[in-house]
Amino acid sequence: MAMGDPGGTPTRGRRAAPRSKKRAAGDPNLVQLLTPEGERIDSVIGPDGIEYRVDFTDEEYRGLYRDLVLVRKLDAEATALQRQGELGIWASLLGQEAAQVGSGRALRTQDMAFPTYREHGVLYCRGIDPIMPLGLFRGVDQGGWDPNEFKFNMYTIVIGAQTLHATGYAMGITMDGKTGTEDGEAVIAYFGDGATSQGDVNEAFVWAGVFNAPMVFFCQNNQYAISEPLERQTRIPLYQRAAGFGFPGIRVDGNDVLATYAVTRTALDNARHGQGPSLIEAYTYRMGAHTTSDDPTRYRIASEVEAWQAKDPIARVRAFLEKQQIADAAFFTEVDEQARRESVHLRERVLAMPNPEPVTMFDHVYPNGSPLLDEQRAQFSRYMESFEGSAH
Ligand SMILES: Cc1ncc(C[n+]2csc(CCOP(=O)(O)OP(=O)(O)O)c2C)c(N)n1
Ligand SMILES: [Mg+2]
Repeated sequence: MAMGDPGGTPTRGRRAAPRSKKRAAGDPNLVQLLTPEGERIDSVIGPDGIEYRVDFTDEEYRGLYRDLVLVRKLDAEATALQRQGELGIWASLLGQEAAQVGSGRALRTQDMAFPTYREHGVLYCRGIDPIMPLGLFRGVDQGGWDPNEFKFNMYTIVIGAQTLHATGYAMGITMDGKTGTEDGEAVIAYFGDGATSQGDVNEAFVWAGVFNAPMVFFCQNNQYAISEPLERQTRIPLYQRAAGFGFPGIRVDGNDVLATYAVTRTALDNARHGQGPSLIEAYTYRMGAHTTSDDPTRYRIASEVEAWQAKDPIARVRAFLEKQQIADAAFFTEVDEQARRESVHLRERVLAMPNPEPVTMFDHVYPNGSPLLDEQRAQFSRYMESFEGSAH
């Protein structure tokens, strides 16, 4: 899909012919529309009784593949830049591309997203320049995008905090009368499996449930919270937690971009129509390290990583496109070439990022400034000037 085209319209243009069987084999509690082998499942009745399907044109399928390849390549470039000392740290999305592109494209233009620090794929789908998070992790700005313009809040490092911000925002748009219609707004809050143990997330569940907030809690269960495995967070599947808070929960194959799109679109539309919150557990895997500061070989075995490699979110879309002759070799080469070009461009621009003047940290603290802040800025300026002419 075109960059900056949040959501797209799955039914526009020529529809791809139905291609496969009706019902997913395997885990009945996991919504899946595209198997790891690239077999397409037309529709699935979820354990919630809802029928999930997508109805994309061939062009839209190719667009999703392009998104997946681009976000993986840009992410790999960011990791490389960190390794070369150009970023302070990087939290890679490797392995989670489908969860992010599927949900990111399911958002309608008017929907508001609240990310963690790993949602580079969602950021891309929202049409934000992918350089933005690199400025943040290079330490030269605070993020830099306008959350209102792109409907994508600032990255949040404090685990789970954004779920409360999202819930407050969702309650606010209801009070403003912005929900309840076809073009009404909905909110999505991203968080991880580890975050489900935080008080903030559980408080957000309570408030959203009780106030019927128009929102989707989107948990990317990537199996780890740094080195802590899932079994240290929960005794039951995470999506089942929703029942205790009084709203629906569903588990989707987070490595399946089609299923993730279908489930997220449905949940968002339910929310915008006044049916309240829901929890989506996107079952996926963090293929890389937690961040570039982490060494996952200390706490997980290679065979586990290999097992998940066989469920790669991009390979299965490629297999599907090839099998169904929706894309030819020239298309795949062209996408790789675009990804290479964009990553080179990203690198060039990161290296050219100016270092900010230290005094600018006082800018944008308050919308209208404050006398105390002015005083601190003046004091800091005098301190910095005291170094002038010295070797330090
Ligand atoms: C309140 C808080 N506690 C601890 C941390 C340190 N910390 C950073 S990431 C992380 C693990 C988060 O795991 P998860 O929610 O599964 O998200 P993932 O990184 O796997 O995407 C922790 C504990 C933090 N940033 N904020
Ligand atoms: Mg995690």
